[in-house]
Amino acid sequence: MKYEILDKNSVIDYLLEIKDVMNYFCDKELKAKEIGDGNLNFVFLVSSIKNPEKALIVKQAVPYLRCIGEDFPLDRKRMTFEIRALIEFSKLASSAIPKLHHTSEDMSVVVMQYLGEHQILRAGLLKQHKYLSFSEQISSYLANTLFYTSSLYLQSTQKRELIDQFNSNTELCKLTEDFVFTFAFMDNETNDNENVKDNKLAKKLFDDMQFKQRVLELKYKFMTQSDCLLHGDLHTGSIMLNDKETFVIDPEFSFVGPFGFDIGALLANLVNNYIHHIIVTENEEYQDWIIKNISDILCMFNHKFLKLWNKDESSALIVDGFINKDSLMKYKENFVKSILRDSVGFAGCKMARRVFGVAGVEDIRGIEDKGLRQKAESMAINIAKDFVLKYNSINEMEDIINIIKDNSAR
Ligand code: ADP
Ligand code: SR1
Ligand code: MG
Repeated sequence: MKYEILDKNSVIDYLLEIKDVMNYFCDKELKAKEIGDGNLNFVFLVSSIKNPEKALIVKQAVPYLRCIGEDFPLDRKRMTFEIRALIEFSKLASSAIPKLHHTSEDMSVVVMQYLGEHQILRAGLLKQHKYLSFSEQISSYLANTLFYTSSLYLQSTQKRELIDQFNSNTELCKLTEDFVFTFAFMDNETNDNENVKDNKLAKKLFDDMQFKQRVLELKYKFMTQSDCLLHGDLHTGSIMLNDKETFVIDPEFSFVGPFGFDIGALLANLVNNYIHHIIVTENEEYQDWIIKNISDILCMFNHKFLKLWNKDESSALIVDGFINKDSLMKYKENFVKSILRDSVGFAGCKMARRVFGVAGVEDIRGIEDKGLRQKAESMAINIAKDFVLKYNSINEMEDIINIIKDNSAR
């Protein structure tokens, strides 16, 4: 089918022609509304008029960047990578991926399960909801998707085929290179320039050459290290959950990149939310809950990743008879520690980019009181800088928690 941009009327005509979707609805009377609140795409909620609990999500990529507008062209092919990643991740972490009802690379469309009983994690955290299964479920998602798509599990040819499938997601990788690792740390027209102007914190950040050297180190890892298939944009707006289930949505930035990048994105966004609760709600019990979740997620990830590796040792990397047991165990422990270190470095970049760069997050940029917002920004930059400057010497979970706590005493 020839590509056309859907609206709330034409999306229904489009669905009426898709057998699998109509089998789901069992009815031709449908209504649709656009509910997208993301930065890039359009998302329609389509439901049966007679039976409104029958509902699906239709997400379409348009050939521009939604949050900037039609003047910022962006290839809609990003949806091809989202579709491929959803399919790949469904095989590895099925309970964490919405059920797919239809996909079309030609129309840049995915039709998927409507997560009507789930909330966007960022929104839930802002409302101080304590999700009971989150750390357990997201650590399993991370361990499974990262391990099973890496050369620690795949054979050489399979890994290179995986790279072939994803590494032409060039435009979105470039967006990350620009907006996560570069523009937010220098004068640039895309920044939140009303805030940057005459701002001492911004000037200090933009002039900090030690920080920038380390950012370049991390950007280089992002650009060159092909460890495993990543979600590529795993912030708290890409997770929908309730107390029982955790879903990961929106993997259009997926590519084969460094192990620590998705974990770092999640860490950054949880710390930004922690800062929000220090500055705005002052709810200490909730702050402790977030810290505990950060620590649980990282510890459980380490444990689960090593467990998968111990179960399936032979791969492109390790050939039977090559190394003795004790040395292999030491190698694996160091390996996982270096994933943790890189996660902290990437988290630092990801936190700092949300302060002055395009696409701020509600946790920080959404703070209405200017004085409080500035306090939150300063806290975020201080933690982010320490993450970036010290990531390579992190040894224990405590080192990460100490950086957060040392920089967030009011
Ligand atoms: P973008 O690519 O523009 O960031 P997202 O995939 O993040 O788009 O989706 C934007 C919003 O649409 C989400 O924040 C969420 O509110 C809603 N949404 C997306 N997928 C679903 C889903 N499967 N079920 C319910 N709501 C969804
Ligand atoms: C213009 S950059 C938009 C941002 O939104 C996405 O969610 C990614 O985080 C990207 O960096
Ligand atoms: Mg999104």
